[in-house]
Amino acid sequence: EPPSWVADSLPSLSVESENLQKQIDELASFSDTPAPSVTRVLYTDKDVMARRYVKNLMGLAGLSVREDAVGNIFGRWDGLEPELPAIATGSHMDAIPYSGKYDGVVGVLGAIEAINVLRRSGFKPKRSLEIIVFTSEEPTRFGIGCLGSRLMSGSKALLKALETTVDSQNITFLDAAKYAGYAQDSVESVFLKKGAYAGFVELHIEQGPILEEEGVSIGIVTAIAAPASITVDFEGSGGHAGAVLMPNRNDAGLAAAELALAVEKHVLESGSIDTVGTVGILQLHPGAINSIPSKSHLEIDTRDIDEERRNVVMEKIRQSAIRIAKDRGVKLAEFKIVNQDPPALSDESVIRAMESASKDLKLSHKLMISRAYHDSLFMARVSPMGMIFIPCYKGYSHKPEEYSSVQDITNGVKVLALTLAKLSLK
Ligand code: HGY
Ligand code: MN
Ligand code: MN
Ligand code: MN
Repeated sequence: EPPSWVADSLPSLSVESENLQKQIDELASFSDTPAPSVTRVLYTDKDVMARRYVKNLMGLAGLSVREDAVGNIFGRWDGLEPELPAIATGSHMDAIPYSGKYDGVVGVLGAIEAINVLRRSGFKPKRSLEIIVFTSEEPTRFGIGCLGSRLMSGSKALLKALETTVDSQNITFLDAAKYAGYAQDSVESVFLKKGAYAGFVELHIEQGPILEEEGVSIGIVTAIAAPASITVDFEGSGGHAGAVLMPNRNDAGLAAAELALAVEKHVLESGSIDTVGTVGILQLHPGAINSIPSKSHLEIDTRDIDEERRNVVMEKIRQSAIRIAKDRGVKLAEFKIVNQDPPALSDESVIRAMESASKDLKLSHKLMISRAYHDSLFMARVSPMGMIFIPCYKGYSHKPEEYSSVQDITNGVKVLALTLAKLSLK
């Protein structure tokens, strides 16, 4: 059982909620799209400004701040036994185009406030507490999600891929990192040493409707679904949209459209509500109304809590891409699995710490899975992991209507603070 917090110190867990909301609003202003949307893409000027803003808050919280070669930011509060593996918490603050201001941010600014709450309560950690702001949790710029945490967990495949990865403007990952002031050391130096952390807990909005619908204050995540993404390119001979007769066409755009519907078909065939899939990116070349698409590029996102079932869907999508190319006389120029990750399970002792913190705070709570992926998916490979969810309005996320109330955020910060305290004393 995690050491139960000395009950009489509970009242002193005071969160400066208004200040935290102000910080969330200020951070949202570092955006490449107008409010209420937020767009903050890896290594852009807005990302660099946001990093500076958060590092400053870490400094004000008395944390010692450092960054690794790809810009994962670490803020550390040394414990009484600093040689022991630390307890970490954190999340991301990059935001996909036209998204909201809470995804990731609640787990970054909320973590800094949780440290302030513990300091104000006079708590002294035994194990050091460390906040991590992960670089590029979103796949927006380089097509791979959880870039920073994936590297920290020791992904040699990603290390290799980054040597040739470019963004949509043909800028290499290394050049982009250097532009933002990183990549002075080798990217491999990002790999965490074994046993670097004795636990990792991430506070995040649910990005789903369950907690709000059931009126539950806290979600205790038991598992994170298995994400995968695939990029596909078709090539045809294109031509004049009026002059080429139908039997002589091999329309790369229609091949893409047929494959997108095949993704939906294969997902629905899985027989489980837990299997999901969509085509979030579909580009046609040359993109003129009266020119038959000669190239099409699709990016497919498919997930499931059951890894095997998800892999079956991916194989069916591959078979469909081959069949569609043959039927339509187009070339399947690329079928690339960008990532095909296993699910992650939360650690039992971290789950118990989160449950006992919720009970101490008399907050309703429930065990649940995360259908969104998070940096926790990779931290689980190098440390016992747990996630704390708070409700968000209608489950909205990855769109400007994303919203969590000050009360829900405050609850999340208190559960996080108490969980970190319990884990730090173990
Ligand atoms: O897509 C995801 O699950 C995460 O929010 N980036
Ligand atoms: Mn997200
Ligand atoms: Mn997120
Ligand atoms: Mn996420």
